[in-house]
Amino acid sequence: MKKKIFSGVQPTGNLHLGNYLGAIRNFVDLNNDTQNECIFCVVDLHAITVSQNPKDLKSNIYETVATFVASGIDPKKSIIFNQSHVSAHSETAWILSCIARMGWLNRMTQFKEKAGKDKEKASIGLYSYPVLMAADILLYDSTHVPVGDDQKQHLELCRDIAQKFNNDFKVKDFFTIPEPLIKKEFSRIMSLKDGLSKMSKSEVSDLSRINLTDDKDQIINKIKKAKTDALPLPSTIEELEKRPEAKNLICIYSSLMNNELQNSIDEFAGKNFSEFKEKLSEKVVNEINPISLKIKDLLNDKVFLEKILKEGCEKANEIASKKIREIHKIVGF
Ligand code: AQP
Repeated sequence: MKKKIFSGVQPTGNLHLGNYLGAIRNFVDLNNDTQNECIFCVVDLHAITVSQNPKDLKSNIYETVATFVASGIDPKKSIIFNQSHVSAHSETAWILSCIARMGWLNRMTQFKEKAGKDKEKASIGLYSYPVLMAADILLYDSTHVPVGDDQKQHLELCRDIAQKFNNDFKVKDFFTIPEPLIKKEFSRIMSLKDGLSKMSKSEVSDLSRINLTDDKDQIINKIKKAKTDALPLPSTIEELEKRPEAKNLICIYSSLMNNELQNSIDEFAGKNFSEFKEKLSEKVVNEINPISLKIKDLLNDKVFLEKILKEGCEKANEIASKKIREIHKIVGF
């Protein structure tokens, strides 16, 4: 049976190496497997859960599509579309928000992190974000959802919502219960400035991340300035575990090399960071530079990007509108 793959990326600018290694690179592999039907969504409704400048949002939508294509997703093989253009997402999210329980949402750690200390001032959208994410996934009968490790909890909530809907309305198997596809290793890339914080688009310091639009010199400079410690590189995983910044850099290297962690540790055991960073820079530049150049090229061809979104929206709408009609019947509308 074909796997139905769904995943989304927020068009909030500064797409980075964490998004690439944790998610987008896996999208490319899944897209290349003919056994899969893939849908990749630019989740612009999610983006506005925190304030966005409308002009920037528009250009970030183009940039996200350009990044998908530049990374190797073929729009002929996969559906690429923007969420706001398929109205069934918002409608299903409302219906599912009447199924999801407050207690479930109260446990979501991403809301706590993003809302910070002053939760009263966070938008309701930021709080109910995982319900919209559940709608995105469930509308397409998705069987598998490739995401970074940070989205694991939201995926579990999506499964709970689907099960409760199926039980409440006695429609066994109506919503497919999706499986997360999270790489066992290297599924959470950390900030270059703090090995305990996730590499993130919204982090103020640009030096904390490698953007997928960074050029060669920027990449080399950021890796040179990445936080490390005073010791030579360790020889065991146990030692590495105690050194978050070193661990993050070695994990990035391993991920790019498609190497077991221990192999990378063996390669650099006892060496100093300058030698390691030189090798790491070379690998990051080799992987990211061609993507960055292609993104810039594609951004000069808005007509092509618009065409991808238009065709993707038509295909997505066809699937989603059928599912929402069935949801209406089940609910009793
Ligand atoms: N640091 C990361 N390591 C591995 N995977 C990551 N992802 C995000 N950060 C990392 C994965 O990338 C996909 C798209 O993420 P998103 O843009 O939809 O949302 P996010 O997780 O909120 O991304 P950011 O960069 O952290 O943005 P801000 O700063 O706006 O919160 C997802 O599959 C995610 O797991």
